[in-house]
Amino acid sequence: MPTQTKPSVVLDSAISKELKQIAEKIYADKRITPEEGLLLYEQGELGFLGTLANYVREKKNGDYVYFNRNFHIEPTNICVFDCKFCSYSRLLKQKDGIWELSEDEIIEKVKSYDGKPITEVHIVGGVHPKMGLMYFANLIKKIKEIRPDIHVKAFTAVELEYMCRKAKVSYEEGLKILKEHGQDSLPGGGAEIFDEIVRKQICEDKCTANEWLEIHETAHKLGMPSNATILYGHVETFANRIDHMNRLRTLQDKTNGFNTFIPLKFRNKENQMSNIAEVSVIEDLRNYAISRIFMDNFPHIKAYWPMIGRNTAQISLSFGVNDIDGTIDDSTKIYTMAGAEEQNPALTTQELIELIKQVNRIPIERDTLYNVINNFS
Ligand code: V47
Ligand code: SF4
Repeated sequence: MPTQTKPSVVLDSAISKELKQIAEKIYADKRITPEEGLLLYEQGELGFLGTLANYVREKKNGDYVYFNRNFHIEPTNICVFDCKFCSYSRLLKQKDGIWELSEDEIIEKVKSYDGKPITEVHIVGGVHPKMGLMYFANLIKKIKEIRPDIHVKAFTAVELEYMCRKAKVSYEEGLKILKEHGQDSLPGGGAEIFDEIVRKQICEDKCTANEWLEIHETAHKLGMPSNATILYGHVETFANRIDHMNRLRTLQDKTNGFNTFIPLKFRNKENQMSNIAEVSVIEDLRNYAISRIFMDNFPHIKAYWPMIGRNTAQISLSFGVNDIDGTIDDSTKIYTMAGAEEQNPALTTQELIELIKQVNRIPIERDTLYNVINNFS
């Protein structure tokens, strides 16, 4: 781990007394309050935030930048819910642009990775009214029979809430069944913005903030780790972002079950919120930096490159980010359909390594739980 310097330029420059006090707190490795987080959003300029976030990142993760070898399975884009930002889902009654993979097609997809050193499969999709808890439990069992070595990260809290409700089981019972059939962890999707008023505006019919948090808390209790996301850059305020992160930070204090925090930028192509302009790259970087500073109990901050684009993902490594997800292998459509730069998201391992080395960091291939598989220094 490199020796840490506390850049005096941040403390000496012409910044407000309040910002200076926050910087001093961060350099003293103290937690900042939600009020201080809000001040960073309101007054912190990019260079200032980047310097502080870089300090926190380096302290937590040295020069390591993590990625993994994974692929996605999106079983269907049919969804019973109607999130206004979603470019991907279709209602059952719609005829155009729907897909619904059969179990055989999913199994074939898994088999196509035979002999390839993939360590994770990420399974998420629309909430299909006919694909229930036992369908997915048995599917995971079959996947594990073919690839016992693979980590199954599956189902957002939104999918899980619906599955458990339909199967008339508690979250604990539902998650236990999935775990027994081979599910290892939960991805971070479905969190969006926890604030109840914003949630009503952008995704009023799916699981509530409290249900999302309860499902993750239950998973952690059962020994299933998870990730957390925030969907930012639409109608929410800075205060809503801080409130969202604060609810996650509080739960993490209790369970320590989250691995990674993933800020997801709202993309505005072909959805019901297309009238809202996307935020700038500067705002993306400020948001990564404040996330890194505020989420002091989250070990990792991820820039999901298929959504943000490989160039911004690379720059984000100087603004608190230490993880850039995986090789993906062109196996997700969620962001392509929402207007992301990456139209066929796939990077070879070598390309990911180069991307990280170009900014003088050490590429580390990890498994889902951040165990080191290969050090490419
Ligand atoms: O919850 C949907 C987001 C999420 C749009 O845990 C959009 O490792 C931007 O959570 N613009 C699902 N975002 C994806 C997800 C995820 C992705 C990568 C890794 C992990 C992980 C989790 O996608 C949804 C929603 O927040 N989303 N539409 C859009 N137009
Ligand atoms: Fe359905 Fe997920 Fe899209 Fe919402 S974001 S409409 S839950 S697929």
